[in-house]
Amino acid sequence: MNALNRREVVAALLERRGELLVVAGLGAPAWDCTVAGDHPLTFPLWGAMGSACMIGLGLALAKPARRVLVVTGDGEMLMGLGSLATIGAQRPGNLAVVVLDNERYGETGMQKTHTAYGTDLAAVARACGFAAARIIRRNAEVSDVRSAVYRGKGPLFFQVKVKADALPLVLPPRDGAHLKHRFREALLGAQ
Ligand SMILES: Cc1ncc(C[n+]2csc(CCOP(=O)(O)OP(=O)(O)O)c2C)c(N)n1
Repeated sequence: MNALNRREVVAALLERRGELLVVAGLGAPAWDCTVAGDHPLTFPLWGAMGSACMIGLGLALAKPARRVLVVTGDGEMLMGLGSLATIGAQRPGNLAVVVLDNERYGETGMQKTHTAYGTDLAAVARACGFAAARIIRRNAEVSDVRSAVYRGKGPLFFQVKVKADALPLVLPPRDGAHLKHRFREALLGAQ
């Protein structure tokens, strides 16, 4: 399989991130975002599998002047597939979803997900009404993804084919209440 290095992709997307709001799906996508730099405007999930896109949608609708990026895994995305239809119905222009598709449930032992058997998540997103949705297989395309995340008219969806490597765990803070308060304060100020 022609596939990218997930940590390089995430680092390229989060470098000089400015005011970007980031929701990271549980497991490896959250570790990838942490490697790129733990940040108060990143909300890494420790559970809630299938919910990353819906949290991103809520943020995008609540804060239309901000850009919102959801970084998640193919397993997490498959569990919350209906959320693509809800995003397609709402069409937030400021939301981008990047699925790091290793075709595996990495955290639980690298079992194959449906994308290993051909499920085309980008086609699902397109059918749900996303403004643009594509599969990314080449490093040269990552700069297009970055431009779209920061400036493109959403909702946008990128299914990035990544290698199924088991990489070192780099964990964000573990306390969910702390993560929520930290994110909220960074976004809204002390209340
Ligand atoms: C409802 C629910 N089912 C199962 C799990 C166990 N679980 C945690 S992470 C994970 C796999 C995530 O796979 P994916 O989103 O593809 O990310 P990857 O680590 O492969 O990049 C699973 C099955 C869970 N946390 N919650």
